[in-house]
Amino acid sequence: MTFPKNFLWGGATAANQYEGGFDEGGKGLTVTDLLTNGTHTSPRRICKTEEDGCYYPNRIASDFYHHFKEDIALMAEMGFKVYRMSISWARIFPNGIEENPKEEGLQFYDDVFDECHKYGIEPLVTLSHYDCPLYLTNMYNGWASRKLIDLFDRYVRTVFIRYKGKVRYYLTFNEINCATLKLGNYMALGIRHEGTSNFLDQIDDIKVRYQALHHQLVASAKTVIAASEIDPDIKVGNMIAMMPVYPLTPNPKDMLLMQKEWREKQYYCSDVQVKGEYPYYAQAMWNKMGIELDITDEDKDILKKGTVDFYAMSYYQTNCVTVMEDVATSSGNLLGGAKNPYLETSSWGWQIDPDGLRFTLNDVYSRYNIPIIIVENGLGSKDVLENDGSIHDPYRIDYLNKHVKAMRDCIEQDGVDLFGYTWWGWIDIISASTGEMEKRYGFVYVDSDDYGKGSFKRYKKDSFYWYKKVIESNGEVVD
Ligand code: BGP
Repeated sequence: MTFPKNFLWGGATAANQYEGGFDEGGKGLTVTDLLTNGTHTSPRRICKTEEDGCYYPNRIASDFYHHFKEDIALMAEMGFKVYRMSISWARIFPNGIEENPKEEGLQFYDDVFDECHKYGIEPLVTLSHYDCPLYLTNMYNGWASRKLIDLFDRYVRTVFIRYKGKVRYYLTFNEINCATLKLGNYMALGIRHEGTSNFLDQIDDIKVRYQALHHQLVASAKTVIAASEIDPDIKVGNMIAMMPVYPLTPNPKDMLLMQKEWREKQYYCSDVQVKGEYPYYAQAMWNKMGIELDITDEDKDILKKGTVDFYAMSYYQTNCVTVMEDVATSSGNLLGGAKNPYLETSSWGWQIDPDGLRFTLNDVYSRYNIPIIIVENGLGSKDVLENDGSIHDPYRIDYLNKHVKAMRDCIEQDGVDLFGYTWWGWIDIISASTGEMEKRYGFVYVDSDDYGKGSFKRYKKDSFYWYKKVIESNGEVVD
């Protein structure tokens, strides 16, 4: 056997892209409820208030809210050991500021967890996945305000107490390093500067952004501390968007650029979350940006104490970097780059690179030496629902196989401590970057189009049956 016997195979989603029921159970609005739909050529729009004639796809999403029993049964049929999902903060504290939580919201997640446990599926819960309560954005410009640290603490403590014994694995902030990019303002930090409208080209204030990210890092560490106080059985991980880059050429300048990108984009946050303090290069980064952060002694103490138990990451593709100008480009989940001539791309232009996964896992493990879980990896593609209800998706099976093989090599040949894998979008959900439904990731097809039109009936794709075999054989079926 190459994968450990208790390897956590499963799938992942996030409340804002999957759950729907945006105005049910007393839930408050979140930032994604005011994001319009888009495509990969026309960007989503950030609305300040609801506008006539705009469609907001995250509001209905795939309607897990009303389908959770059926959906969890499908996970069980595939043999899931783990289900990565997120709790929507605004379902528990609608505006983020209330003294007392909403019982209906808490009960909803209780029902979801009970349903998972019925089938022996372990929930792995992200506490914040791109859905800051809208009220906090309007009142405080989201994480730009230090106030959010305590408000978030109240929310996570409520969750830890309520689900004690039911949830053992938590992640703090989804792809927290997204905040090192301009794109992270709205989605990751709940920041909307006056005049922002284009999702891909937001008004940016780098000082505010890095200060807000600091607040999230403190909140993340406080979450680890809260978990150890409330339930020592809880394990808390960080969550990093791995956006690996290669040097496009052997020019040493490209090599240096590559190293800089890895430090500043991949490791800036996890160095803090795993090692408990800002890395040596942080001060030089801030100097270069011309910013000074407000970091108190108490913050430093919290960061020291609240280091994570494990490292969670998303991985979709790699890109190249170069000092050369006018080179061909490629895109990616958060960041594009220079095109790698050796790689094929998905229909959305993301480069498919299983070897890059092996490289990345080794790099992370050698830096931190703590257990790793891949909580997102997958392929977004258009699928065709045939008249007989079947969906043939060999491209997805191929992507899955190659990445499972890469993980196996990592464990077997390199000795990396990898303890789980959750396929992103195990069921079709709304795309974060484009707001499309037609960019499908799932092993299960959801009959709904980019405008939420359809029966919302679930259909099993060919990949559904294949992933079941992968899990059944603990990865042996893939060669
Ligand atoms: C990650 C996010 C997810 C998810 C995924 C795929 O960055 O954590 O929320 O959506 O990317 O990206 P997309 O939906 O844009 O295809």
